[in-house]
Amino acid sequence: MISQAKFFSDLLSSAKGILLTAHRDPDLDAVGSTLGVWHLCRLLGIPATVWLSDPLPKDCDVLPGADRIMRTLPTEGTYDQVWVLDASNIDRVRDVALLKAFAAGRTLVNVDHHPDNSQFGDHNLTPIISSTSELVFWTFLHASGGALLADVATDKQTLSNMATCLYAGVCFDTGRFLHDSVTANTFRAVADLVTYGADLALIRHHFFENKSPANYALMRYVLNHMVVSPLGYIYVEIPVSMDEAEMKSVDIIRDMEGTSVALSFRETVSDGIKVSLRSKSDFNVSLFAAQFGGGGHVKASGITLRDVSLSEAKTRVLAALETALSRES
Ligand SMILES: [Mn+2]
Repeated sequence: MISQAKFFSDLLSSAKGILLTAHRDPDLDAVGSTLGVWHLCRLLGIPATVWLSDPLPKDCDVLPGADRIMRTLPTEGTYDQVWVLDASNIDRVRDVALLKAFAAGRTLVNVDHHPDNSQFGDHNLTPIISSTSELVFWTFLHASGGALLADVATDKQTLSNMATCLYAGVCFDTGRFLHDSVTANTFRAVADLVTYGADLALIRHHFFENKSPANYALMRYVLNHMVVSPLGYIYVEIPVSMDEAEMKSVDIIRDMEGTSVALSFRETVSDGIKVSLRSKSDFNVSLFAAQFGGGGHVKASGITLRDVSLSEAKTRVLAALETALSRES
C-alpha cells in the first residue's frame, strides 16, 4: 500500500549507519516513529542513533530505547544516511543548522505524513496517512512482505519493543483511533503491532491514565475561560503560566456541541503566540492557517504569530475565521 516501500526498505538496508531525528518539541508520534526505526535498525544490525535535542514529552522515558536517545549530535561513528521523521519541513527540527551541516555529504531521508510536507529530502516518503508511526509500519514491516524481518524474527523482544513504540505513535496521533485520518488499514497495522507484542497496558497507563495535577489545573482553567461563539466556533486564551506539556487546551474544548472549529491562543515565553486549530466539519483548518503562515492537517493545524499581543492575535485570527466561516455557509 506504500508504493515506495521497497525503495525505502532497500535504502535502509543499504545504510552503513543512520542518524534519526524528528521535529522540535517532539510528540509521541515523533518519538515513537524514530524509536521504531531505531529498533528496526537494531534488528537488521545497522548502527543507528536517535538525536533529539529537546526534552521528551512526559513519561516518554518508559518507551523502550528512550534511554538511548542522544540530546547532542554524535561526534563519533559512521553515518551515511540522515533520516528526519514526522517533520513537514526541515526547519521544524531544533538546531536545524547543526542538522544541515551534519547532513552535508550524506543522504537526507524525509519520512512524514503531513500534507504540507516541503519534500526537503534527497528521498521523500510522504504519503497522507494517520501518523509517521503507521507509515513506518507499512513501509518496513508489512509492504516489504516481511522480508526485512525474515532473518531476524527470532529477536522477539526487539520486535515487541519496536511494536510498542509504533503503537504509541499511532495511538497518540489518531486521538486514540478517533480522528478522520484513521482507516481500515490503521486498524490492520495496529492488529499486527499487537501481534508483534506491543505493550498496550504500558502505553495506556503512562500516556492516558497518568495525568499530573498541572494537567488538571489546565483543564480547570480552560473550562472556566472558554468562549462559545454563536457562529459555530469555540476558543480559549491561555496565559504563559499554564502548562500545556501533557494536553493541548484546544483538545479540551473541541467536543462542545454546535461548534465546528475550536481554537486556543497561547502565549509563550519566547515563541510568540501559538494558535492551535481543530475542525469537526469540512472546514479546512490547514488552508485557513496558511494565510497566517501556519499549516498542518485538514482537521488539526497551528499558527505562530510573533510580535503581537495575545488579544491582538485573537482579534486578527477570529476576524479572518468569521469571514471564512460565513463564506462556507
Ligand atoms: Mn505525526
